[in-house]
Order: sequence, then structure tokens, then C-alpha cells
Amino acid sequence: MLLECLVREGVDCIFGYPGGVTLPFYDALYDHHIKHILVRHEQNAAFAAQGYARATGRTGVCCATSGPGATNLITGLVDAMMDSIPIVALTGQVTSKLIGSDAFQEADTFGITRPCTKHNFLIKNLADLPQAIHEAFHIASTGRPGPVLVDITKDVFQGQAHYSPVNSIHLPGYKVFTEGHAGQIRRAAQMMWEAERPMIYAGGGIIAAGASEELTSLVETLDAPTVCTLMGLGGLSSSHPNFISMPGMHGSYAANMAMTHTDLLIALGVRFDDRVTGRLNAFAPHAKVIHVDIDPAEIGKIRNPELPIVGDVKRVLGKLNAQVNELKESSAAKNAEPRKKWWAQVNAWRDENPMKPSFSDKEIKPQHLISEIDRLSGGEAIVTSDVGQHQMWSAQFIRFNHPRLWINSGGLGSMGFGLPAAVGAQFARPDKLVFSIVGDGGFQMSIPELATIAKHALPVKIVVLNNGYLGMVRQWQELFYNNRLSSVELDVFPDAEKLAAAYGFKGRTIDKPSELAAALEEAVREPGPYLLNVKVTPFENVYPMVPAGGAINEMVLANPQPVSVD
Ligand SMILES: Cc1ncc(C[n+]2csc(CCOP(=O)(O)OP(=O)(O)O)c2C)c(N)n1
Repeated sequence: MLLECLVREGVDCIFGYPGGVTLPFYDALYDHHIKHILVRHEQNAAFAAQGYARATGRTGVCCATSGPGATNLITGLVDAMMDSIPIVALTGQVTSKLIGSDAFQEADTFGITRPCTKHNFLIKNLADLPQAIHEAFHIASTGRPGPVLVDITKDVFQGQAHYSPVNSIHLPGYKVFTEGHAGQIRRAAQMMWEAERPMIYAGGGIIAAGASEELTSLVETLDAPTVCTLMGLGGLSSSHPNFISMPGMHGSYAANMAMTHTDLLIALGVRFDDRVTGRLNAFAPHAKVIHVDIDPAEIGKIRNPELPIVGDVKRVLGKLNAQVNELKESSAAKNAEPRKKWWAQVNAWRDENPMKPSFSDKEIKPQHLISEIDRLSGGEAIVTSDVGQHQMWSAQFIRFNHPRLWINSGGLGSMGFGLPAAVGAQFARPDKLVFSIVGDGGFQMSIPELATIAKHALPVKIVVLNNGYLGMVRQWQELFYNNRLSSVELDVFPDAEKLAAAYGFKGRTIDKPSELAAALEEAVREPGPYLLNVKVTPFENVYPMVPAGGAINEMVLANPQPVSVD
């Protein structure tokens, strides 16, 4: 019955790990056409399900047994919650009569996951199962997407019943406002033409709603400079002339200066994250704010907008574009002159401090590595990253010409995300070139998934940006803790060639700039997986950088002083 529900929800694969309580489910999976991908740790099942969901927009599914299996999922659930990613997690629970008796492998999964899921269910009666599963998929994928967990007791797993179709879903307490208020949309269009220095701040909501086309149309009609957040990269093509890169802590100079000087911030599917705003009382101080979001709880959470619009950003933008176009003829000329000046100023900021990778002919600069990956991708490859310096350099220097190419853990910043996310993304998009860019720290958190990659011969190109340190933490220790490098050195790292060979695929370590291009090309040419360990300059910092608590226009643009480490 459970599998029939999943089939009807369009599920084609599940990432999971079995155990005692879920044995009956795994028995049913034995000869079922839904693929089960055996990962090597439940956390990675949740990350792989996310990789699948982030690459496609479809709901990813993961599965774990009771107790430790379920608790191992938690980081992946919180991660999906923070980034609004639709996944359904199925967990086993002890027999309903034993709940509360400290039975073997009992954990209060329902209680534990309450704050880290959009919704969760505990199913103790077989008859409730189909309704709950269909509701879970509905809740995960509608409104603001997110993780939903269904905890199923062993007696329910052992039960037998025929599936009777669930024809309707009634959730009286769950309301999704998609359309946006017509009057507010009209007012927003007027404000957009009244502004002298408008700019668009586009986030992960654009990707979730599939609103890239509508966004691009607004950008072009208004001819506004546009930033995409870490979660929104690819929402507007990075190659678009109006794209002025990412804002925030490691955002571009032009993006942060424009945010500081705009008089109308058009915030679309964003949540004013602290990594974007910096010190709040200095954030966009001259701007009126239009905030479009599907989640009413986001409106005014961090910044009170002058004009809120609650709705699906795709639907709202569709209507807004019509209004903006309608008003264009009567309004566009009015502020043409100040808008021209605004663009001249934005372009001057771009020229003043462009995002430029560094190169050296002695050692491989991390930015050089990332820009070589960008060259091979041409804005078209899927790139999953882990968390740290390599993630920021990837966001700065890799172009994403479409949505759903850039897959990273934005809100939670979970190390260990990159590799399992690549597993999910490559399963979902076998046609795509998938790079997994990981640090030497995060890679060692997810090494077990090399087995999953090998088992399925997934042609993921794993690139370790190996700086010998927990680079991002080392950077903070250097800049804010007097360069006292405490517990950040990673001086033991496996031989990449031997490690890959142990799993049955190819790998290699390089450390010379002259080897870089050819080594990456070789990795891409290889039909199977490839592990490329790239030894880069150890003490490179990510810039620009807004120090924690600083205003975003107070960026540090380069190393303040030479670094000495003894
Ligand atoms: C699970 C987890 N633990 C700790 C951290 C804190 N943290 C953020 S970045 C970072 C360093 C990452 O080092 P590495 O993977 O080598 O990447 P690099 O910064 O060198 O590119 C750490 C420890 C985290 N984000 N996630």
C-alpha cells in the first residue's frame, strides 16, 4: 500500500538505509520497480533526497529505520527546512503497543522532528497510512516547500490491506495564498516606475517557484540591476547583463554598494538572511521595500516592507509584469535620467572592484581552480558544493545560466552535504555533467558515499579543493583571533589515487598550475566517477568579506596585512 502511494506520487527512487522495523517495507521493495538507493549513512539519504529535489523541483524521498536511523536523518531535515526543499522522510517506529516503553531502537522521532519539519505524522493505524502519505507529499511540495516526515510503526508495516485511492486532501489549518493582492500588485508596479534607483533582490523562492522566466522579464522591462542570493543563483542567468552577482558577506562590491544606495528594493522570494543584510540598521537604509513571499511569516520578520505581497512569486510576477508593462509607456520616461545615472554608478562600482579570480604560476590558487571548472561548465553543469571557502568561491566564480544547477546548503551550512547531494542530483539528471566541489574537511565527512557512487558508477566529478585546513574557520581565526590556528589543520588526507582505486574508479592529486586544465579535462572525459584532489594555496582568504556584525558596504576587499604562520 505504501509503495502504491509512492508510485501515485510519481516517486521513482528512494534514498535510504534499512533496519529491523522497516524490514517489511524492504521486503516489499525487493521486487518493486521503484529504485532504492542504499546510501552509507542516513544523513546522506536526506542530503541525496535533497540533491534530487533541488535538481528537479520534484519531491525527494528518504527512508530510515527507527531509533538511530531516524536520528541520523535530523541534520538533513533541518537543512531542508532552512532552504525550503521538498522532501518526504519515511521512518520506522517500534510497534504501537511498545511506544513509550524504551523498546529496542525506540526514539521519539515524532517529538524530535517536530521543530525541524514542515509537518510530521505518526501512523499507528494501517487505515490512516494512505491519507497521511498523500498529505505528506502535498504539504512538502505546496506553499513554501519543506521536509515532511512520516513515522510508521512496525505493526502498520506488517499489516496488509488493499490501496483504495485517496481522492481529496482536506487540511483546514493549511492555507496557501498563491495569487497576491491585486491592489498591492498594482501599487508595486507604480512604485517600480516611481523609483530612481530600483534594484531586484532575488532569492531561493524564485527557484522553488520556477519563476526564472518571469523574473527575467521584470528585470528587462525595468532594466534594474539584479542580485541573486546564494540560494537564488541561476534564478537570473549569471550571464545576464543586469546580473551584478551575489550580495552579502562574500558578495560582490557592486551588489553590496547597490543594496546600500537603492531607493527601491524589490525583494522576491528572499528572507533577508543575516549573511545578506549584515548589520540590519545599516542595510538598504535609503530603500522602500517591496517584499513578495509565499510565506506570510517572512513578511516583516527581519525588515518591515513598505509593500508586502503574499503569494507565489511566479503567479505574482506574472501579474506584476503585465502591470509594469502597461504602465511603461506613461511612466518610463519620467525617471529615465536618474536611472541612467544609477546604472552609471552601478557600473562604476563593478569596474572599481570586479570579481576577479587570482592566478599564480607557482601554486594553484583556489580561485583559479574554480574558474577552470567554470570554463568547463560554461554555465550549464550542475555543481554541488560543500560548506566553506570553496562554496563561496564557487558562488562567486561559477556561472549558472539556469535555475537548479547550483546545489548547496545555504541556510544551515551543513558540512558533508556536497557529495551525497551530488548522488541525488546525478540520479535525477543522468544527462547532466555534475561537479561536486568539496573541501578537504567536508569531503572527509562524506567519504562513505564514494561506495554509493562506485556501486552505481555515477559519473560525478569530485573535486577536492584541498588547502590542508578547515579553510573558512582558519580564515576567521586569522582575521579575528590573531592568527591563532586552533584545531583547523588537516594534515592527514588519503592518497586520492589509491582511495579512488580502492573503490574501483580513477583519482589523482595535482599541485601545479600547469597541470590543472588538463587534469580537469581528463576528469570530465572519464565516463565514470573521478576524484580529483587539488592542492591549492593554503592561506588564501575569501574576499570581499563583510566582518560579522558589519554593514554590507564596509567590505574588506583584500588581505589587510601579510600573513605569517609559524
Ligand atoms: C557539520 C558542520 N560542522 C562544522 C561546521 C563549521 N564550519 C564551517 S566552514 C568549516 C570549514 C570547512 O573546511 P573544508 O571542508 O576544508 O572547506 P574550506 O573552507 O577549506 O573550503 C567549518 C568547520 C559546519 N559548517 N558544518
